[in-house]
Amino acid sequence: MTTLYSFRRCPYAMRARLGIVKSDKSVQLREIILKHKPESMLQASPKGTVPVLIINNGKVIDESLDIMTWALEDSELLLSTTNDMLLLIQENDGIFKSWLDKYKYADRYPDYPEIYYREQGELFLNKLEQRLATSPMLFSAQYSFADLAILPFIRQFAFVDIHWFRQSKYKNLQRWLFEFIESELFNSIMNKYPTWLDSHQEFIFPEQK
Ligand SMILES: N[C@@H](CCC(=O)N[C@@H](CS)C(=O)NCC(=O)O)C(=O)O
Repeated sequence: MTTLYSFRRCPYAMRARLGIVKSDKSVQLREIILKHKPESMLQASPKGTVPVLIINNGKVIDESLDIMTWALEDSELLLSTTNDMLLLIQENDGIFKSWLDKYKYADRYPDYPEIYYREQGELFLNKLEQRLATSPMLFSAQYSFADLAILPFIRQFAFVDIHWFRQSKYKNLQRWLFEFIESELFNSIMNKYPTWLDSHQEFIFPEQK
């Protein structure tokens, strides 16, 4: 059986779980906490980030986008992934993620006030808003590889100050995000599990397949 080391609130682990839910695959999930990473996870992937997938043939995949690609192999969702989608994900993971971290932990970056970091992140929000003004999801009417990869990060950005986000000008982004948060898809990846380190309990994920 394939094992997934995961952390519930990590946006990278969330996108990996979204990919798995959208696939015909299931894994044995080990919920970890970042402060006490299991030895077996570090042995498989010394860089110490989640998610980490260990396939039953021993192969290790420790980058979230690669785990999505593994999960969705041969699926329509992967086959319809375009270069434009990958470029948008790259922007999310690069420049946007770095502003997101500074906005979220603004007290650790006293060079500028929180609002400055938020405004930098808004350059990416604006870009997504423009797309979502003309289609229900980022690239069409359906969730694409890019929607699944990016949504967890926009959720994190929105929840730094949800009051601000709710009254912001990003109406289409709000629709897209809240529709996702209320969906069965999102709920299916957010179940709470005891940490594997204490219990050594594993859980089949997704639960109903
Ligand atoms: N490029 C990696 C990044 C994964 C990552 O940075 N995950 C964070 C948690 S959200 C982590 O494990 N950080 C290590 C730590 O906090 O000790 C991926 O896409 O999988």
